[in-house]
Amino acid sequence: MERPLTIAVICHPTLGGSGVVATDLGLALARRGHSIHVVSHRRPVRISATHPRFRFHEVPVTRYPLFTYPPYTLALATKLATLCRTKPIDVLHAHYAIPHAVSALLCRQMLGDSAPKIVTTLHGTDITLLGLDDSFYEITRFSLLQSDGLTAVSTFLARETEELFRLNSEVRTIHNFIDLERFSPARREPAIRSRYVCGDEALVGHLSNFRWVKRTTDVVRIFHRIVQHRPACLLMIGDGPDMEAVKLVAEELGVSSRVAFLGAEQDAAELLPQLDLFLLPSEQESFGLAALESMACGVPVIASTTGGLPELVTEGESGYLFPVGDVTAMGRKAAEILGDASMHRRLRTGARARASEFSEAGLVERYEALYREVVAR
Ligand code: GMT
Repeated sequence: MERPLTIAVICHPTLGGSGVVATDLGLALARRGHSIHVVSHRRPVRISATHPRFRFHEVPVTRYPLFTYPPYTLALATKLATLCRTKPIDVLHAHYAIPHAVSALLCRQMLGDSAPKIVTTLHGTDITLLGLDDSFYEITRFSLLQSDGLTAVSTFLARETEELFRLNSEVRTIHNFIDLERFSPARREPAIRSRYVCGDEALVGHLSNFRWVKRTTDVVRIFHRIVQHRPACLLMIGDGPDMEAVKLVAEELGVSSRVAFLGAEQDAAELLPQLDLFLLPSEQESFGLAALESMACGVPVIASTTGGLPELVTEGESGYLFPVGDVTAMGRKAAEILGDASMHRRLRTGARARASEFSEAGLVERYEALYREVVAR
């Protein structure tokens, strides 16, 4: 039997897929016998369980009047170096390149020969938006070139990274994964559903951090088209910068009384199974973890044909994809699905079946294999 590994998982703590993937991966690895140390400036919001081999380490960030922006990259590098001196860390796993991969590199330089290996997982806008910004491009490229292992959450993102950052080596695709017991159609409960809808009213939903890339105002526009055909309610789960704009559009379209804004402190695994349809009309989406979570709950998806979403949503079987911004087509198809019981039933079954292809065990094993590979080098 191979020895268990000790891994430092570095992630952003805020509401967002990268933190969810990082901490769920950490928990799955802990259950498989490895020791996991999650490092961030705050406890990640969606840690879904506890485990004796899974620990959180907070990075203290000192404020000083000279700094407009406290240098978090340096504080994180220092924390990682301290952690490596007290625990036998084999791998520093940076989720989201900026600034985590750079801090991991600094830590490696500080430790010299005893330094652990670095694996960097790219999640999306660290490559497609932020990494391309003039102020970050060169340091991001450097951190990618210096990592011992590089993964991306979709083949789309892997190829984009190789091309945009002129890499000579291949970025490995390891898709987002899902716990099929936690996210399950079996958790559909009339008592929870009836908080929002009654009778044959449809329950439609969206979950995100309400950044502009999510096009959350389009969610309301699609919903507006649905209610022209049938009674329905929209659950908006999450919070973020575009929340006010979303509320304004709901007012303007006269649907605000049919929209429930539930905020970020919600248990997605409890709410998503109550939905009939999930909407994800993003401008960019490297994979679409929220769509995978919904599909695992037996909820079909209407989304945009963008990024890695076509790697997840099988057209006509687990949902439908439309060009970014085509709210008319999205609304029309959504109303059609909700009005046709046999089509809806078929898509519900298809969504769960497709999600089952992204089950936790298989994808966690691929991360494990990569760790073993880099440690053996
Ligand atoms: O890249 C981002 O925008 C951040 C990141 C997050 O923390 O929300 O989201 C990305 O990571 C998820 C997990 O890997 C993916 O499922 C999401 O598709 C991706 N978001 C975008 O690409 C917009």
